[in-house]
Amino acid sequence: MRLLGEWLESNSRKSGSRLVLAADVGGPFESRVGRATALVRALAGRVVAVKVNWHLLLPYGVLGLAELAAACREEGLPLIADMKLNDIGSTDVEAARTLFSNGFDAVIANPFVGYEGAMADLIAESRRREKGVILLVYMSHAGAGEGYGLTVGGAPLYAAFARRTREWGADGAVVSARSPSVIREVRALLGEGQVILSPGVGAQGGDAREALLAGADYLIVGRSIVEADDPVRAADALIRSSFAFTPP
Ligand code: BMP
Repeated sequence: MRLLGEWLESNSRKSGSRLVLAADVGGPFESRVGRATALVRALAGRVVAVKVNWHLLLPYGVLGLAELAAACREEGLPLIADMKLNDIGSTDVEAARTLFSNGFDAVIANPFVGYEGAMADLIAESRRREKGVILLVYMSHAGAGEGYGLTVGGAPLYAAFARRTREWGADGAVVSARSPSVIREVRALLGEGQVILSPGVGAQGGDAREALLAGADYLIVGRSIVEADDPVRAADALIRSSFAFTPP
C-alpha cells in the first residue's frame, strides 16, 4: 500500500519542497486544463502534490482532466480532489469511486457529517482502493472560527475534528496556515504519520515559515504561484522562505 503521507514525504525528500500546488487556474474555460497541465510539468520537482478544485472540476469533470491526471502520474505527484465531500456515505463513495478510477489519489472531506453512514464508508472505500482521505479541521478564511471554532462540550470543534482524524485513521488534516496556534494544537492531537496540509499562505496573508514552524507538514498554495508572472520563480521563493525545512 502506498500511503499518502509516505508518498508526500518521499517527494519532499527528493525535491526539498513542502508545497502542494493548488492548480486553481481561472480565465477562459477552454484553456484551463492545458494551462494547469503546463504548470504541473513546469513545477514538477518543486511541489510534492497537486490539488484541484472547482476551477477545473466544474468545467471539465473528471473525464476532462485525463491529461492533467496523466501529467501528475508521470511526474510522480499525487492528485488530490478538493470537493470537501460532505454527504451521506453512498454519495461520497460514488464520488470517490469516480475520482479514484480516473487518476485521483486522494479526496478532501468534511468530518462534520460524522462517522456512521458517512465518513466510515468513505474512509473504508479509500482504504480498499489504497487511496487517501484528508479531513477539513480548521479553514483559512476570516470567518472560520464561527464554525470550526465553536465550543462544543468545553472544547473547540476543530479539536474534536483533529481527534476524529486520528481515531478514524484518515491520512491527514487541512488546517489554516493563518492560525499557527491552531496548527500547534492539532499537531498534538494527530497520530503518527498523519500530515497537516496548510492553505492560506500568500494570497490569504498567512506566513509559510510560521505555519511550518507550528507543525504544518505541507503548504497548499494557489494564486501566489498560479497567477505569478513566473510561477517557477514564485515557487522557488516560497521554498526559500521555508528554508528551515530542507530535507535531512
Ligand atoms: P490560494 O493559495 O490561492 O489562497 O488557494 C488556496 C487553496 O486552498 C484554494 O484551492 C482553496 O479553495 C483551498 N482552501 C483554502 O484556501 N482554505 C481552506 O481552509 C481549505 C481549502 O481547501
